[in-house]
Amino acid sequence: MDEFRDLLTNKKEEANVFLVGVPFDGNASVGKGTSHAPKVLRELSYALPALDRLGNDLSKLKLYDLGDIEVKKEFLKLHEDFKNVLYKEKGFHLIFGGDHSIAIGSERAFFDYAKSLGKEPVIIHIDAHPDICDVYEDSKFSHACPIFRSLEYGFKDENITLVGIRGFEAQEIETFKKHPKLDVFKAEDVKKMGVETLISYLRTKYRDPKYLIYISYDIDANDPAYAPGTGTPEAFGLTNEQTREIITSIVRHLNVDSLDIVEVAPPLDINNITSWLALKTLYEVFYELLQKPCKS
Ligand SMILES: [Mn+2]
Repeated sequence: MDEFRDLLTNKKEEANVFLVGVPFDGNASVGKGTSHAPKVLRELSYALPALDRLGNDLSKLKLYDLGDIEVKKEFLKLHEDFKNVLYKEKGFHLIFGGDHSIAIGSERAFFDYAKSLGKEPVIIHIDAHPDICDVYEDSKFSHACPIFRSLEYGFKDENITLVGIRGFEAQEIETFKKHPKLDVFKAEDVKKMGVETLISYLRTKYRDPKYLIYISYDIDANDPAYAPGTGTPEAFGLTNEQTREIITSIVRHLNVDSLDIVEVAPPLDINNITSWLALKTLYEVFYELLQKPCKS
């Protein structure tokens, strides 16, 4: 059966979206299973027509699947694979994780890519967790560490924004104190201020065309009622409508280059609800991409 029915192309020159999968769950702390996500997401996509939730035609979107990046022992080299496989292509960059640790490699490769274009790299991290541990379970490469590693690599505090947060480690609270310019929107903040206010804040903050944005979407940003198939579910989360609106609005209004969707764990899921959420949100992003002038 056809993956990405009517959207897949085998011609790089006509592609406007490039996909890589990273089937890896070696750095997940609690539930495993994200290594299955790239395969399951691709398989399920056969069932989705090239239409968004309002019936808009998506068939002009052309997706080129670059296949999977295999995580080798030298986790430190992962950024090189992202550089050599994904970021050598011009277009929208899409990544299916994998646990969130894979963003250590992808965000670093994105940083270099943005700099090579003369842009300021920005991460908008949508997640139940800040992932700003220096070391977690004796590892600097845990899925609880990518934001710390990205700061260390050179992302500026003000160019990282966290959204949907509600599950902390004590060391993360201390780290926030040392990085007051790093914006943290807890799930509670999103609920109180509303998605529209959040979006208008982000639009103002990152409106300058010098910014190039990487959205890191951990599916556990959503409440476990919506996204049960994930290794570290956190109660009191965002709704599907909220995450969709946040992500699509950022893509609509700002200079977004990359999106990762991480922490989908099909073996922990129920009737693939969580994978379907990831795919349906992605197709809404596809609609937004088609409204923009193509090729970054
Ligand atoms: Mn998370």
